[in-house]
Amino acid sequence: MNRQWALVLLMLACLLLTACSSVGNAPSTAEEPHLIVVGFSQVGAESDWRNANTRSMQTALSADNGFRLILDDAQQKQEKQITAIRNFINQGVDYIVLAPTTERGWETVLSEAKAAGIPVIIVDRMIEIKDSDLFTCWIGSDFRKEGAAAVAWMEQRFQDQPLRIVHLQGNIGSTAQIGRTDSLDAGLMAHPQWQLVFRGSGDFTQAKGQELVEALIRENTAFDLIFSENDNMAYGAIDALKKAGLTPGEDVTILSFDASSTALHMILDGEISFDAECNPLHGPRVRAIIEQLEAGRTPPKYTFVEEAVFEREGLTEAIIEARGY
Ligand code: GZL
Repeated sequence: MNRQWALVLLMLACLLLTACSSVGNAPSTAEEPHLIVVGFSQVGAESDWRNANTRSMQTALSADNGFRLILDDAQQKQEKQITAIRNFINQGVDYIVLAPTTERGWETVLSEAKAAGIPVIIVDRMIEIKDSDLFTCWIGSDFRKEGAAAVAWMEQRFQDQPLRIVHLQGNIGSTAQIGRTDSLDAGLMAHPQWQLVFRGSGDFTQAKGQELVEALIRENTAFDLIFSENDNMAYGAIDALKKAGLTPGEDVTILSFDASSTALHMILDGEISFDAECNPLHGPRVRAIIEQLEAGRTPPKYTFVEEAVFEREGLTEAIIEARGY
């Protein structure tokens, strides 16, 4: 009889130990919410536009909205973006968002993302690849349209009077640079009295924009208009003009892109004469795309965002305040 009782007691002890050990692993009553993990490869922090774009993504893809955002700043280097995407793949993120530095060189790493079954959303600039199945969708700006709006303003403002133009380009090979440059080239072809006296890349940065214009002033280059492919290079150009005792908006006409709040205030102050908006607020747009995909719906392959143009007439402090960046 004792052996039987001993066996019963042993079985009871085992059951008790098993029950105790499982208590520690019992799911917590407050389950951790499932977050959608998004790896975001960002160009860098080179401009007001870029910083507004990053803030927009961080605000939209927040934990409160059901996301965990992993942000990587590539410091404007494509090779750093490629490394970041490979890290996202290794981490098994749910989505990859890429704001590409340049248009070319993405096939290999996007093929790796596709092989891993991770959807890729391209924002802002475009990529040039043969197989468009390597990304799920793209959302950004029509840069040629922005450039054409700038050239139309020049035509309306200067008609056929001679014009000596300094052209500050963005990162060479970026869609923003390609589109804005192509539009200026079309304007130069159509207006023989417009003369390109300088063309060079300021990498979309204020420091480089200032450096280029300071060198032109040092070399006594004569020019009437600066066609700056973003606001931060325009800020640098304005600093260079002021250092040389020149008055931006009077001695030299400044035309720019992005329409960030600082630049729009410079329009109110008469320093910048025209600014074509390039809207950076892609966060809510990317969130909506991911939520569509999560719901099994198919977002459009390409989405161009609506953008405006700004000059002194009609611009108010209230309009600037309402724009959000
Ligand atoms: C445009 C974006 C450009 C901005 C610059 O969509 O790619 O890059 O015009 C930014 O300010 O650096």
